[in-house]
Amino acid sequence: MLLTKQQLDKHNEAALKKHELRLNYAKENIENTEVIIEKLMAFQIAIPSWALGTGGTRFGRFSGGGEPGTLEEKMEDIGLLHQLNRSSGAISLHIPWDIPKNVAAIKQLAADLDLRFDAMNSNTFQDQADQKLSYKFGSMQNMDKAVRQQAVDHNIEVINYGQQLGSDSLTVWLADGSCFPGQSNFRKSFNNTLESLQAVYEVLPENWKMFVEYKAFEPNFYSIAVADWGQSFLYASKLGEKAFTLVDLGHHLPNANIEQIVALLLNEKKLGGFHFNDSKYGDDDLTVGSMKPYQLFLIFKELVEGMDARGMNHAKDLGWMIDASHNVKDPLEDLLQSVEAIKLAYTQALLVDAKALEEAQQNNDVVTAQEILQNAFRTDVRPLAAEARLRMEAALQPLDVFRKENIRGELIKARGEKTMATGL
Ligand SMILES: [Mn+2]
Repeated sequence: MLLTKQQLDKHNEAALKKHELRLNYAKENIENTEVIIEKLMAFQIAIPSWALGTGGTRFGRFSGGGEPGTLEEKMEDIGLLHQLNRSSGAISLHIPWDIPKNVAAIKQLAADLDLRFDAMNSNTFQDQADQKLSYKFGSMQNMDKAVRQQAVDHNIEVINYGQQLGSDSLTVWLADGSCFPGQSNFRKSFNNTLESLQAVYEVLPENWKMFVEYKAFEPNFYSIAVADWGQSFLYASKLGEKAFTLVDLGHHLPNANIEQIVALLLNEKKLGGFHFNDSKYGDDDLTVGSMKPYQLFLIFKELVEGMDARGMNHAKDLGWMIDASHNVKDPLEDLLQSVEAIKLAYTQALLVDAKALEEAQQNNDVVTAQEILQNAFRTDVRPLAAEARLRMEAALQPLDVFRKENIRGELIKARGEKTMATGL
């Protein structure tokens, strides 16, 4: 379901006066607001198809009702988010959960909703009903060549679907690893995984990128085939220039300095993309910015500085995606919050006075360096993000509109109380 222009206008008109007051105040305190607003208008964050329903945990799932049951309904939900914030104009598909039955119709629907197909995701972390060989002991690292070949063939199939839809990247996340010491040979696992990734890389289309995602632990708890950024960097370097490391914020060991990892990967031209989420303990998949907004800002500060140093386009040259899901919030409200948190952190990073910071660093003026960062972080940039939305005919206050228009209630009416969105 989409809202009518009249519905959106009604809410924006009601909120306009307050917005203008706040915007004028922000403009008095922030330089280059026009440049920032334009950058915000260009910045899009892809939504993964699996974040639209209640994620659950291994202990249980509490469905909220009205969840999308088909690829078309998932796209409609993202179309609605995009209408509300004009910043969610891409969907990331997961195969086999999202195999398009009618490619032409799906492409038409994407065009109608103004959505692009972001990175394609393969799945060798679970066994499908019609699958010949099991991934219980790994896919690309498996000791059995036939299982490895099956995983390679699956990834090639995912690329083929992506090509039909107009995607231009493949994300490979492997659950492969071991749960106990002695269970597997680290060198053999690495070499098997590399050989399998190479077989996929060989058929990667010319204009495509391949993202190698790492994760410290889970579902395997002793070793993981691609456990950290160094290992991902090793694979990506050996594969070639179309292969990159993908950083998922929740996939590090506690207290890892993610901003430093990002800076170095960018420096080495090996940072491909991002999966945004937040966490307190592990891969908690919580709403972006809900736990560590300052860390998110520091990461964006490195992204902006590193991309500017290489003359990269902030909006287009890296893959931006949310990867989160959990049990207690309405998934669409959660995604609106996440997109907003990303845009605010990005905006604050744009406020950092790079020249003054460089000078402070040159002079070993630690206090000034900290002041520069924290001044940017403590500036309220919400009116700029709202203004960017207003200019794109989106909602000044997306969450407010979502609630006042009773969108979840309407979705439940249309789809029912008991629906299931993901393949998990
Ligand atoms: Mn991820």
